[in-house]
This record gives sequence, structure tokens and C-alpha cells, in this order.
Amino acid sequence: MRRSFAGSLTGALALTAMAVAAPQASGGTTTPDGVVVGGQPVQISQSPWVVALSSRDRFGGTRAGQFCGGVLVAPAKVLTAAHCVSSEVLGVPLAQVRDLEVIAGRSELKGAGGREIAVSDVKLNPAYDSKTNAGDFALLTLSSPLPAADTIKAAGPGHAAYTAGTGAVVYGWGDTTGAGSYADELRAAPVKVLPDSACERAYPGLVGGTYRADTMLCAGDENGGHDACQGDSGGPLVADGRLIGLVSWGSGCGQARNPGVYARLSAAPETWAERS
Ligand code: 4AZ
Repeated sequence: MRRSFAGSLTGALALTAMAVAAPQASGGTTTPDGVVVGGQPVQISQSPWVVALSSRDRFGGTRAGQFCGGVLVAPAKVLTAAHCVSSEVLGVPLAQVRDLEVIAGRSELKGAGGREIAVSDVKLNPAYDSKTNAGDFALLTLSSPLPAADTIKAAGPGHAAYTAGTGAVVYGWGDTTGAGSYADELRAAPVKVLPDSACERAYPGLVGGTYRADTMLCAGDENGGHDACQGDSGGPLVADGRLIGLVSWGSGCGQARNPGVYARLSAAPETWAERS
């Protein structure tokens, strides 16, 4: 059984793609990071805070360069996963990526709707640990703001939305099968917040990743079939109209025994997302 950890899984994919592209001095493309399994298409107008992270230089132009998700938490601020801006995922250090953009207001990656906005600054959570994926948050600043009405608030610490059993929805343009079928349109899948014990059991840290309830949140489907996947990383998990998590890692996609692991929003740096 392969117990893959998102960081290393995407790293492996990026490395594979880089190896293929190695003969080129530059401009090789890598594989996008993420998917939604068991979901259905949604209109971006219903969830305008979902954004795509893009670099056509790194990931090619077929799907507008999408490689991760993100969430609009203030007019010019997007939260995403720290591992999304790692050199493992990008294939090169972030500083070498000249065309990092956020695509907002577009459901169809192949369409021309919405806006593409350059990212002018990237901050990593000082508490992020790339080895364990603890505190998997990064904050992007946009070069021009989006409407305040398109933002979403986070659920503060102790909010009922974090309670096991709460219904939640995960959004993304990632793999819909776990076999590399990347979505062209935004999809959403219903999942449930699961008890920490479900992820502690699945991810004890013997081979793959270790689940840490202080900075991570466990969510999925006890029966399998609904989950985030490759390419969904950094995208939102929403419950009761509040942001509670960002897609972070897991073993496989949609397996009953291996829930999805999310970065727990209540553990994000306090000033990074408005809470209520
Ligand atoms: C990934 O590699 C990934 N099933 C994200 C989420 C999950 C697995 C992998 C959870 O980006």
C-alpha cells in the first residue's frame, strides 16, 4: 500500500515531470497539484471566493496554468496552502516563477471569464513545517483588489463548524478520479468534518504523514467517494458559510479509510483572515 503525503506525492510528480523536461534549459512544465472526487460542477458566482492559482510558464496553458486552489479572504488577499508555493510543486524556486497569478470569477478554466490578477507578494506561515505539513498556510497579495462582497470569513477558534459531524463542502479544479483526470470546470464535493481520531488512526506517522489536530482538520466521507484530490490543494473547505480548512494532504483520494487532511483555519496566523 502506498501511503502518500501530499507534499511528497506532488513533489514526486513534479520531479517526474521535471525529469522528463530536464533536457530543456527552462520552460518545462510540471503536473498540477489536486482534485475533487465525488463532486459536481458549481458556478463561481455561487462561491466567488474560490480562486485558481496559475502559472502557464510552469504548468502549461491548456488549463490556464491552474495548479492549486486558493480562497479570497480580503479584497487583495488570497489564502492558499504553503506547499503550493514550494519548489517541490513549482519545479523551481518561487522567485523564478514570473507569472504567478490568481484567476477569480472563472468556473471554466478554458474560458475567458473573470479576471487574472498578478500576485505581488507571497508570505509563508512562519510556523509552517514543510516536513510534516503542519501549519500549511501561505498568504498571497494581489496587485489589484477584488470586490469585498466576494470574500469569505473564517470560523474562529471554538466555532461550532469545527465540530465532528458538521457537513462541509470542498471546492477545486483537481483530479476527479484519482487517476489524473483534471477538471476544466470548478467542482464541489460534500464531505463531513470527522473526529480527529479518524485521521490519527489513518496517519500515525509510521510511514507517511502524521496528523496533528492542533493545526490540521480531518474531513471526508466515512464510506469513501467524496474527497479532495491532486490539484485541489490550497482550496477551501467551507461549513456553515465559514471557511474552516484548506486542502492540504492525504493518502489517495476518496478512500473510506484515508480521510482528507486540511489546514485548520483556526490555526492560521491571526491577522491573515477575518474571523467570526
Ligand atoms: C494532493 O496531492 C492531495 N485526498 C490533496 C488532497 C488529498 C490527497 C492529495 C486528499 O494535492
